[in-house]
This record gives sequence, C-alpha cells and structure tokens, in this order.
Amino acid sequence: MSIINKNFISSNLVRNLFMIIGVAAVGLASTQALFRDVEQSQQGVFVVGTLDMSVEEPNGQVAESIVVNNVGESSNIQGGKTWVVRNVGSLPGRLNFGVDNIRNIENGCNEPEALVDVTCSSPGVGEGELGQNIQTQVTLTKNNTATQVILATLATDQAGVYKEQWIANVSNRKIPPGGSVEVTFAWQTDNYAFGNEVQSDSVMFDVVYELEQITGGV
Ligand SMILES: [Ca+2]
Ligand SMILES: [Ca+2]
Ligand SMILES: [Ca+2]
Repeated sequence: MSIINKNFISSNLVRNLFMIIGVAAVGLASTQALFRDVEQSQQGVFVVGTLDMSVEEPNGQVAESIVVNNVGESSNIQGGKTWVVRNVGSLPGRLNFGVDNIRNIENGCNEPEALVDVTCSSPGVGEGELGQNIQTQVTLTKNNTATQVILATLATDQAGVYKEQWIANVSNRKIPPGGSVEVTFAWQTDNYAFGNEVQSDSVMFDVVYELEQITGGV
C-alpha cells in the first residue's frame, strides 16, 4: 500500500464546510456565552502547521479535511501532522481536540476486491474498509514533554473516541495568553493488516481544535 495526500475536496465543499462551522460557532457563542474558535486542518504526511487561536473573538474558522487514499498494494500506509497551537488572545483558554466526520469511502470494488468485499458502491460513503485498519496516535507536547494521549483507529464509529480520550488523558488543557502547545496526529498500518478488501478505498476526516474560554480561573 502507499499513501498520497491529496485534497479531494472541491472549493465549493470547502466553502460549504466553512459556512457550517461558522454557523455552529455562532450558535455556541450565543447559547453558552463563551467564545469559541474552531479550526480544522487539511494537511498530512508529517508536515507542521501553526494554529493561531484566540478565545476573545470567534474568528479564524476554517474547514479542512485530511484524506488518506489507498492507491497501491506494496507498502505501508503512514502519515501525520504536527500543529503548533498558540493562544494569541488575552484570555486563558482550554484546548479541546477531536476527529469528526470520519468517512470511509469505498470507491467501488475491482475484481480481486469484489471477491472479499460485499459492500462495493461508488463512492460508497461508509462502505470502505481502510479506516478500521489504520491505527492513529495523538501526542501532546507541552513544556518540552511529549505525552501520548490518544490511541484509536479511523473506523467510522471512532469519531467520539478522540475527544473522550483527549479529555480523559490530558491533565491540564489550559493554554495561557501567549502560550502554545504542539499536537502530533500520526497514522499507520502495515501491509499484513489487511487484504484486497481495502483496494481503492479511502478515508477522509476532519481534525478539529477548539479553544474555549476558561471561566472562574480554572
Ligand atoms: Ca466495502
Ligand atoms: Ca473495500
Ligand atoms: Ca474499494
């Protein structure tokens, strides 16, 4: 197997997602009286990016996805990204991490795949088998100390697991004004983990960061 990291999302879809996230953020701000910043990332394959987040203004909402596409049969799948998340506001914030909208896409079945896979629609969202075979790991680096905080897969039903493990395993999610942390999201599998059932399959997902205002000084 091999991996390509490719933006399959049309500009229209990106705009639509942008609008959806924007509306969601406004809804949260009005109902919870908290300012919230939502950013999602689209990059993959061990690149580094910076998220400038502020809890003072609901700005900077972007909607991006990561796509892992299975295009071959001979090598391992692996990739990842490190984000530097900065609180550029003047209020302390609590950082949340999540993976949403996991879409395991079938992309049809070729001849050897059809022998072992009975869900073969195209695009067949939810019918792909690639994500359940990909192990993911999230590492938080704070004050030069790296801690593994999440272990999961990219199976469709795993979306809620990321946020749950983040909250359970990150003892202090606070980022003070001017502070920053690094978050690394990595995924991998090997060519012994699966067979022809993943041919032409792909998996898309959104990595979501939220920095919410800390009230009461906690
Ligand atoms: Ca299938
Ligand atoms: Ca398949
Ligand atoms: Ca397929």
